[in-house]
Amino acid sequence: MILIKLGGSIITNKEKPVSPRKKTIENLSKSLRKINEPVIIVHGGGSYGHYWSVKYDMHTKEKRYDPKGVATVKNSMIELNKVILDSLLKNKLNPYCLPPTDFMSGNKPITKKIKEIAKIANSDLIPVTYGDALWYGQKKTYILSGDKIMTHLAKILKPRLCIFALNEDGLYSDLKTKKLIYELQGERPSISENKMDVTGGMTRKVEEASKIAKMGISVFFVNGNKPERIVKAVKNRIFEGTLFRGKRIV
Ligand code: IP8
Repeated sequence: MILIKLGGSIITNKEKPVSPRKKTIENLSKSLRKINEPVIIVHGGGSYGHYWSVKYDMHTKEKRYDPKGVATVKNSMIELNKVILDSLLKNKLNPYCLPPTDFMSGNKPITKKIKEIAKIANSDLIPVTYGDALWYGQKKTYILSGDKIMTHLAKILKPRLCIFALNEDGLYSDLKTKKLIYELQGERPSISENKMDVTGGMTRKVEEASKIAKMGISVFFVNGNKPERIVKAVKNRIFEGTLFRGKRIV
């Protein structure tokens, strides 16, 4: 099984509020069609969820946020999710939409529900979930990042590989020269960016990727504008991007 996170910066135009990158999404769908293995997709918020989270000052911390903000963020994520689902369906993949409320209770994943996601993925359906605003309890809510969802799913489902599709070639050791880090084996890279978003941008991704690699599962950061690189990684184990090598064989 393969887990794929489609980052918000790849599926939306981050410079323009509420705008999907339809052509890129379409190209990603076309490439995913070439993978003959169970796949689970998680997507981020980009200029949908993040745009509204900023507007309503909502973050990953559990707090009593403006209910209108909560409703607006959730609504916008449904809208973006629909664009992804439509593209997958059009390309003869069979998306099975799973809002994170299906398998999260507060900030805890529901193991039984997550195991069910594996069964869905093994039935010619592609479970699709996404980062969202979630109920925590006592009138509090929080923003759950799709990156965190990747860690929750990886821990329980132990996929062969986790892929993060980014709007960059991978992780750079030097942002100015864009020198790519090809492979990491347990070490935690120091990164100098950051175009921060409400869930922590690249810093959050590296944090979650390191956690997953520690579980023994390899994580691959790849440029989502070059979706053939995703196919090559899955089919031929050729990694044109940054590989966080886990102990288990990819
Ligand atoms: O883009 C956050 O998901 P992420 C989604 O994966 C929202 O961090 C609602 C901002």
